[in-house]
Amino acid sequence: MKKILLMGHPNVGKSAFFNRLTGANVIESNYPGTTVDYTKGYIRLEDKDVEIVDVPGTFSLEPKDKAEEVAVAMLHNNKDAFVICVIDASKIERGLYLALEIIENGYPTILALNMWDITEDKNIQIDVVKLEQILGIPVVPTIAISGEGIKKLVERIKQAVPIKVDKIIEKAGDSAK
Ligand SMILES: Nc1nc2c(ncn2[C@@H]2O[C@H](COP(=O)(O)OP(=O)(O)OP(=O)(O)O)[C@@H](O)[C@H]2O)c(=O)[nH]1
Ligand SMILES: [Mg+2]
Repeated sequence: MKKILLMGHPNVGKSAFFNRLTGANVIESNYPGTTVDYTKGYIRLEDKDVEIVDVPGTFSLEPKDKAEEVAVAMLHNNKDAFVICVIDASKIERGLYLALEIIENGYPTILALNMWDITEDKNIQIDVVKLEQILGIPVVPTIAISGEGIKKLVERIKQAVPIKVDKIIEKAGDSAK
């Protein structure tokens, strides 16, 4: 595994996630040619140190500002990266669009349904197993601030494989019948 990109909308808990995943060895950088800062570090996966990047928040892969441009550039410049797509599970529909865009671009992706505590407090029901079946990628509920679900997510990163979006649409159609 070459690199892991931690991606998602602004304010969904990416940095809280990143801090849970990495130790103290983090490097603050400035993306070349921009004023956009980002952080990278390493996580230990199967006895290897894998680089992980806390990518600036982006709403979609059609950038609307400098930070989003950097996020999209990071994705496109790392064709062999794995993506942890972090979404705010209490606003799941908004986040799924970005997740689908990333999947559609052929990146092995794992979906973190973060803010699971808020989702439960609001009594929002999400069928995680069904979502996982439809998307064909691992889906893990997480609470980045308490660390809940993070270990499970790390264990499942290697199950992320490239998926064809046609297949997702087919399966979503089947589930509606
Ligand atoms: N209740 C709850 N709060 C969370 C969770 N994860 C993160 N937060 C809080 O949500 C806020 C945003 O978290 P960040 O980690 O800064 O989010 P981010 O995605 O890095 O945000 P940007 O870097 O601005 O795009 C902070 O106040 C966190 O403490 C969670 O699972 N549950
Ligand atoms: Mg952040």
